[in-house]
Amino acid sequence: MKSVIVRFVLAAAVGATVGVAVPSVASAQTLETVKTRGMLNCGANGTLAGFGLPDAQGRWTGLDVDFCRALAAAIFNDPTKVKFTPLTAKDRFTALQSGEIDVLARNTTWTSSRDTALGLNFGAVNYYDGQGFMVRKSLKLNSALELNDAAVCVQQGTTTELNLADYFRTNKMKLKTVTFATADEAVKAYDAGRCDAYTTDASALAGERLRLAQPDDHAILPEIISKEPLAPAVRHGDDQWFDIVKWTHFAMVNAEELGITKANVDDHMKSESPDVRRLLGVEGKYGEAFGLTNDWAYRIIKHVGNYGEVFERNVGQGSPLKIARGLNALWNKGGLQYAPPVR
Ligand SMILES: N[C@@H](CCC(=O)N[C@@H](CS)C(=O)NCC(=O)O)C(=O)O
Repeated sequence: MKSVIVRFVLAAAVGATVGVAVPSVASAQTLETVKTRGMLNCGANGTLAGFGLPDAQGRWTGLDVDFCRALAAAIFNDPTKVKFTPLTAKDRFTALQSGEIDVLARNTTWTSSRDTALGLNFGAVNYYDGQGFMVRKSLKLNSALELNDAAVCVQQGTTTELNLADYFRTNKMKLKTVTFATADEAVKAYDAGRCDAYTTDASALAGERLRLAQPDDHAILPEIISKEPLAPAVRHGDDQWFDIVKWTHFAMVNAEELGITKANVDDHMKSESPDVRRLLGVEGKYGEAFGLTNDWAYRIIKHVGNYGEVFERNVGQGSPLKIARGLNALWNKGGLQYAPPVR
């Protein structure tokens, strides 16, 4: 077992892009472990507004934070039974592999090497993102294609690093990469003028621009240079837990599609609609099949809300970020959020 962990550590240290073979882990009982402990251990961001950030009183908010609260609601009927562990980009996978956390919900891009070599399984995508650039307006740039010879600040252990190098190579531009262990250091260095540009997931650029000394002196360039499907991750080897993590997101998306909100979920318990009745556990035994109670989705919606509500309060119109739904709209509203049916 020790050698397994050592290999995970190695894989994580090189930014999760290597092809390290990971032996299959004996079937785990994560749900039982979590229930016995009475608490979900959730690996979170800790410094990223909209996704995972504690306030001065230690109260966490964010889209990923609400995802973990939804899991806790489904398991315990109590969204507060979560311990959040802040993790850097580099340390996040080791924390999951070592068992320090039960689930990683930290704006993490689903890639093939993380899904295989790192021994992880990714749940449903809870935010479709893509990488962008921020520059000083004084440089008078209109496009990322004008960044030839630029110094670009970027964070280690992220997909961002490789995308940046790929983009410059593909477009035959010269690049000076300046890397940092944390977003905080990278943003400060950019603000201090050490780099011409700062690059990261577009969702984070909006929030990080607000942290600069003069936000209005900076612009976000139009290009989105990569696909960053952000999803919660679990360890290989526990199908039941993997299913619970996937369906926690799907329950919230289905609730939005069916018009069920935190405020009206109790009224929907009297609904005649078969889809609503199955989702809320009024009909059938769908929750028990996960090892949960049949009102698992009711609990999620009652305590946390549907996906649209979670999106709007954390990153959308109810937040300082004011990000549009875009790719994260429901499939029947022009977006990519599509959940399989509960039946
Ligand atoms: N989605 C990308 C990037 C994730 C990432 O770590 N982004 C940075 C830049 S915003 C971050 O969240 N940093 C927070 C920190 O280091 O405190 C990945 O999975 O590699």
